Amino acid sequence: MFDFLKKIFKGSDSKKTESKPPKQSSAPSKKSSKPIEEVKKKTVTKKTPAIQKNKSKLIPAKTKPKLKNDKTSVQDQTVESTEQKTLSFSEKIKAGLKKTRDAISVNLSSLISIKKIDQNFYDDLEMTLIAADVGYAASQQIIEELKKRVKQEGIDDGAKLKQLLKVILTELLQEIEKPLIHIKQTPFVILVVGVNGAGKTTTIGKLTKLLLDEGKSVLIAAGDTFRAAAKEQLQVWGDRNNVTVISQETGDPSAVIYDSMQSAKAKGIDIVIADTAGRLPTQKHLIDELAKIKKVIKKFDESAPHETILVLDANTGQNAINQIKTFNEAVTLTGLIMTKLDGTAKGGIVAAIAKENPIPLRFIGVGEKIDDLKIFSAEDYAEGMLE
Ligand SMILES: Nc1nc2c(ncn2[C@@H]2O[C@H](COP(=O)(O)OP(=O)(O)OP(=O)(O)O)[C@@H](O)[C@H]2O)c(=O)[nH]1
Ligand SMILES: [Mg+2]
Repeated sequence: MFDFLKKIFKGSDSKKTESKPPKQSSAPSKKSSKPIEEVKKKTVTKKTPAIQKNKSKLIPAKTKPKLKNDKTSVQDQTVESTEQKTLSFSEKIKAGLKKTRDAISVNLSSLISIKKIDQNFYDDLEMTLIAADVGYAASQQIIEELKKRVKQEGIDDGAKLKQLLKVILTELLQEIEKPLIHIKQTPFVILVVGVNGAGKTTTIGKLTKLLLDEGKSVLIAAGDTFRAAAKEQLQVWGDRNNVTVISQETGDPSAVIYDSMQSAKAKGIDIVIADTAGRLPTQKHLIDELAKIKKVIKKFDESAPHETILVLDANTGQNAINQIKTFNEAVTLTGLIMTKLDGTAKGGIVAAIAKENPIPLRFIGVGEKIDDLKIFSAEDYAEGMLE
């Protein structure tokens, strides 16, 4: 019935302004010398949640029951106070994915309730996934795996099949579930790039809050020296978080970021987050400028930027894959942030990324408020998409 759709889818010296807040709102900078590594949540096992949570508030814990056949495991809950927090974390992600879930569930519920599990069922399910922007390749992989396991496990009812689908989706999403938990060097430099209006500046505001909550000290570099009022917008986020924003009246983004790194080093700040101007993948000269920014940063610290994050707007759907490709070629991305998931039914794009260009998805944006940035959790995401 959806055959036609299938076919389609196959296919510096300027004046420096330093806005200084009275103090960092969170913990002092020297606290930062924790061991640092990128931890794959998959490896966080069933018996360690309390330890993990004490180590880092950034790690989302789980309260949901373990999914049948879920290889990923669900962490036990031992600390009551964090249980409440955890619940709101998962609930928030679920709320953010409402539009995607609603779009999928309209078809999925009717499929599961009335159809028998045959080739037509799988064809319709595949199209439902593609319609939610899961993409052709990822949808095919999911369906093939589903078919195999339905057969192996002798599944013949819709509810069990849906659970299995959730497990398979979770497993796929785990490809990109690599939260940025600990910060090694100081200053640890996070360069934020992306197309115009993707949500870079807002995300920096939210990320700053998250890192402050984690006990880190943060300094923001206003590297968007192009758009009018860009630094004022960033300053608002700096004020909200009570952190320093370094900007210049005119000039070169590399110089602003370089200055910021110097200032952060002098003050013992843990993390520098650098904003940049929006640019389209088609604007080659602007994309190349990013490589230049990176080069200048390296003059200060060869290992910097330690994290280069592409911010993606979930509404762009499959175009996100092209954006990843172009920006990755120019600046070698180490992480992604998907924003505006609350406003789209295209949340399946995250599965397409996991299949086609698996760069770690560090965080997801589920709203415009300061607390609306969440660590990406494969299991929470799959639950949010399918319920
Ligand atoms: N609903 C929703 N809106 C968001 C989210 N993240 C950002 N926005 C909104 O998206 C719009 C653009 O955000 P900005 O942070 O200015 O985007 P930007 O990438 O910095 O834009 P340029 O600097 O112009 O390239 C703003 O209205 C934000 O409030 C999100 O997760 N959910
Ligand atoms: Mg901006």
